[in-house]
Amino acid sequence: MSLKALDYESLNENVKNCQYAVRGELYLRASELQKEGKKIIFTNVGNPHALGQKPLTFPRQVVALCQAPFLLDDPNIGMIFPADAIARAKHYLSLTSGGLGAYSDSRGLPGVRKEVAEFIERRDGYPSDPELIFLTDGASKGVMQILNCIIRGQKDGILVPVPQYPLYSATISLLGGTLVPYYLEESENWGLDVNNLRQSVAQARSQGITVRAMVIINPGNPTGQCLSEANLREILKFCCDERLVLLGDEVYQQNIYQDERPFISSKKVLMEMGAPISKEVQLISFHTVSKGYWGECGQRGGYFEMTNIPPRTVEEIYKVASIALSPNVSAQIFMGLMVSPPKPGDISYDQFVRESKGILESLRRRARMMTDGFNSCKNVVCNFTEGAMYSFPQIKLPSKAIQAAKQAGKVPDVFYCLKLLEATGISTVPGSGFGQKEGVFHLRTTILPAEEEMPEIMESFKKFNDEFMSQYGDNFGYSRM
Ligand code: DCS
Repeated sequence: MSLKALDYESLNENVKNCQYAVRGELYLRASELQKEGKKIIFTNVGNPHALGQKPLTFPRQVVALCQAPFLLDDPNIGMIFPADAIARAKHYLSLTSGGLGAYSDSRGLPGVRKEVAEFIERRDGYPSDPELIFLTDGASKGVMQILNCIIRGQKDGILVPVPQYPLYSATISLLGGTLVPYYLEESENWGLDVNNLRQSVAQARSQGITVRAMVIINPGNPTGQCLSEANLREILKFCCDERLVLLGDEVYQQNIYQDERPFISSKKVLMEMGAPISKEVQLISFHTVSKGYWGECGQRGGYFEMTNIPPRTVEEIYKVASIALSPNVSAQIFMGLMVSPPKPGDISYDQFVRESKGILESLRRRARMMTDGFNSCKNVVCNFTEGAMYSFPQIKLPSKAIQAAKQAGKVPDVFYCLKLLEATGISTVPGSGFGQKEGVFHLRTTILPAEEEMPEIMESFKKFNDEFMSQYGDNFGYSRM
């Protein structure tokens, strides 16, 4: 009997080969345990509202009114909603062609794209063109659209940091391209050494790969580092020399927990470098409503901005976006609100600032609590989370633990994370899901559990870890990198 197209054996191999660890074996086991009634702390996904973060009031008021426009006709509406939220809802409805139930232009609502361009101009101090901004269903869809335009086949390579967020590895394998890794230096606070980049490109070329683009994640996921301006310059110069498109994943730009290296966008650095580089390097920058202090992951709003992309290519990207008709319209409004929040003097300003500051300050404290907690554990070392939403400690697994993992048929860090899950209910992602150097092991947690629960979580982690290390210990003690 011949196979049908959707029989497993006959599926597209690219689909079968694609791995996405954030919802992998650990997540599945955690879901099973939850069904059995065990309390699970899901720290595997950067999904703030799922861990109790409350939505910001103002944007929800605006979108609620856009979803239920008949409320705007209610004479009592001013008693429930502040006047600035009402005005904003009317503004966004006027930008649509039939409210939230109508498709928008496939690139997004022109009025919202204009607001995004104004935000970028304020942020960077350089002009931004709404025609070169496309709104997307989360940053993920934008990344997929762009990689789809770049990858022509197996010989096309994309430089991706290792460790990396598996959206990149998964999409590259789905599209049948080749991931070209460049390693971040853990002992240099996950810094990026341009010499490593050169080596990676040379090696890929010697294997007949055409390296076409480079991904940076700034601030880093899972590694949490913030790239310095000097580092960004080196990267842009490298992309210019090697004729690579730079994909700047900047979804964590509001999530910064130190003051030495504030976020600086790739676009700003590129513009500051001046001609010819500023006119040469093709750059796509991505952003989202899922992160920052918004954390509106379920709304699926995002955008990308294109710099130095020829008009005919922009037309092609528009054509491809049109196949999916329209990004979510309510998510576009969230994006509009994210890039133009209440201003000083607006009725909702104080509340908005109170709420957003409260979230960011608490994240900053949680980043510190987690790093310190991990560093107090036996055989665990952890760089400080400078930005983003994750902690990525290195777990120095004793050889006996590695042997036990082999016997159990598990990758060593998966073995460790499964034991951690069973013992404590803490659901993490093993480092192998993000890539790491040979023989080195990590895990990733988000820093998102509620602040008041954090001490207990770290205590329970420490208890598990230190017992695990004694059980499998071979006396190499607390080594530091
Ligand atoms: N880029 C990076 C670096 C991310 O971490 C994520 C999400 C995305 C893009 C895509 O986000 P949206 O599609 O929601 O805009 N991070 C995932 C993660 O590691 N945990 O949760 C989601």
